[in-house]
Amino acid sequence: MKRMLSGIKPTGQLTLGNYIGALRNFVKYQDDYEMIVFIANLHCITEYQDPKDLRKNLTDAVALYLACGLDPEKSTIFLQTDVHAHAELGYIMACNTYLGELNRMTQFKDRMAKGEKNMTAGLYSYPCLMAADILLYDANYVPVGEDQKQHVELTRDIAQRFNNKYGETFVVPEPLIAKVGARIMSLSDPTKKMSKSEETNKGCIYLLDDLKSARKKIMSAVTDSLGIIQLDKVNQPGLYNLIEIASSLSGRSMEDIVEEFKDQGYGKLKGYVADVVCESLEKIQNRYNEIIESKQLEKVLNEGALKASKMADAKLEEVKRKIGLEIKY
Ligand code: ATP
Ligand code: LTN
Repeated sequence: MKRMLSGIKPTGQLTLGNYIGALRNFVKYQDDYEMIVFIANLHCITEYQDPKDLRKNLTDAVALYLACGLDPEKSTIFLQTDVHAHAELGYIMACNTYLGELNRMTQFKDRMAKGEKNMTAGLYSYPCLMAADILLYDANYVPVGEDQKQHVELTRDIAQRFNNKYGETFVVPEPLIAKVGARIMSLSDPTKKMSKSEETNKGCIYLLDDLKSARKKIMSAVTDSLGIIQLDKVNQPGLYNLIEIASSLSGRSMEDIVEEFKDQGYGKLKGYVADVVCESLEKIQNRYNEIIESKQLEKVLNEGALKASKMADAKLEEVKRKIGLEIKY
């Protein structure tokens, strides 16, 4: 069975974008792949997080992973810091990555160009840790949203370079980008990604939003003044985004939804999107509440960390041996 790995960085509450672009796909994949998913808590602290908020976000993320259908019997689920090999291989990866490569990472470059102050060295070298996350487990595929594709490509380059220098060590992974829902846009500004780090949260639906406020956000989503229901991503990005959200949650094609609503106006279409979203949220939230009450998180994380450590420690040992870091007695 091929192996698949992905991580989520819960610097805030998980969003509908995370669900459609990532989590939901993990659940589908766990039947056909050996699935490894982890909470990238080290990646969270590349920027200051209030410790209390961070703890809550991490807990909620694990509970939501399970609530969305990840099954600890099928998938390995763990917290990044519970497996020490991540940080150690992350450093080794940083020693095999060129500054020029990190300078080309658009996520970092964009923030630099905006003149952001006080960015940390951890943020800059983040792709090296991400490479370690992936390469430790010989993952064949890495399902991610569009925004992370460049980081997985850098991981491939680092892996190939390492293999050339030290001999075949790492599996070179491939990014896997879902066709529908790879980039869900903000409801208040459909030219931007729906993001938990958005300043106002009008454009972002959180998986734990109460249903009334989720509905309100959809009903007041920014669209356009053309008044035509069709699929025109360039001129009607808001409308396109709403249809994409409904399509990916309902399983209906985008064309089918357009066909049903084309003579009914934006209000009716938004009402439908809100129904579909609220139905999904309600299911997830009911499961989430059961999971939090059942106190099963600790057991899931302990077992996950044990399984992950076995794989990761063996790979790290191999890497250290190949580099010549170990002394033989
Ligand atoms: P931020 O919201 O702060 O920009 P993020 O949500 O991209 O961060 P993660 O939580 O690590 O960061 O993302 C987890 C996964 O969800 C990634 O694979 C990412 O590509 C995907 N994802 C995040 N936002 C969206 C979105 N709006 N549409 C589709 N996929 C998304
Ligand atoms: N960088 C990713 C989170 C992440 C990840 C990973 C995803 C950290 N390590 C390894 C896939 C594989 C993000 O910001 N979404």
